Amino acid sequence: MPRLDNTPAKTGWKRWIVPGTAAVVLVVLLGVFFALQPAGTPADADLAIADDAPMETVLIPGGTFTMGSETGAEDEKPTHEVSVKPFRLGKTEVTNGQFAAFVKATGYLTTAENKPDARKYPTADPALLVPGSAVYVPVDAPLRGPWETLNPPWWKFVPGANWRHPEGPGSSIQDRKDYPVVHIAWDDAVAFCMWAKKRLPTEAEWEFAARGGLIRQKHCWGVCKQGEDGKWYANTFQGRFPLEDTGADGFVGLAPVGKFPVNGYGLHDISGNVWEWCRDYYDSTYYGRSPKDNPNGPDVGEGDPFSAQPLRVRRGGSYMCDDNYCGRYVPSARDQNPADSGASHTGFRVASDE
Ligand SMILES: [Ca+2]
Repeated sequence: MPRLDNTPAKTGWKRWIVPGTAAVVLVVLLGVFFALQPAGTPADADLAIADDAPMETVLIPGGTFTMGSETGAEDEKPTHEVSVKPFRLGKTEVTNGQFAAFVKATGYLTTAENKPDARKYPTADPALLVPGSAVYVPVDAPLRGPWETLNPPWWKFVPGANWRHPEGPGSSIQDRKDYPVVHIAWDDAVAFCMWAKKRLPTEAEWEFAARGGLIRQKHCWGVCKQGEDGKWYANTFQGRFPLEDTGADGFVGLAPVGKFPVNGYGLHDISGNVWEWCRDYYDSTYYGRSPKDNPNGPDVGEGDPFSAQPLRVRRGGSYMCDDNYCGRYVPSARDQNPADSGASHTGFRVASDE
């Protein structure tokens, strides 16, 4: 159940109730309609982009590094030494094509495609307890409020938005095979990994890999800012957030994976494009007590105040990261979201033991 919007209830659902007879006729007609359809239904057409090729991963050498940042947000402190074993990490974020292969093989329905269980959200507006997800919508709004809504107004809960329909009903992935899959909840990412015989990276593994062998540098590529030297290293947001993305880096919104240079370990889009789930629970104070060797995160995470769902770590920033508001496309920056909530900027990449 996305927590990112408190859109007022829509017009009462009772107005959609039609007289009983008409409803019966409608059901019969729909049954005849679908019975006469050829084998490929619209839903199956999404799966035609299934990419069954083996997922490309790169070997991340083990090592010791300084995790966190003394100049970043409070949850990035204190910096501390961490050692990780060698492991493998997806060269790119998981794509729509790769996720389609998973759904084609398993019939899996993502969290956003299922109706939320009202018992888990006793205080939620019933109008929002429908399948859907949070979608970024450009809007002219102050960056830090005041807002009419509880959450930033550029987030809209859209019924029917899910990985197949990234902007909601009417949008499609059929020409986005190589784009990162989005609207993925943590549970969905884990389900994919189990099917693919992979796992999510730990937060420490992710940061070690993102730094690409660089030592205490701000960005995954070094110290210079995006575009400063005439080069664009990641898909982020240029222009006036949250209204206008100029796409100076070559892409307005999401980009297909692999369009920006690799970092020192050969990873595309480890900065920007979509937030990537990590395995760990999120605890803002964890760095103060993290073990040095192969930390797995806290045993229990902080809870989301909106839904009482546990928070899981996301890393890497997204196409919505703008230096004036969200500079969190840097390797030290931490983010979190309820485990049951994806959004139009949230995906993942896979990891595995060496
Ligand atoms: Ca961009």
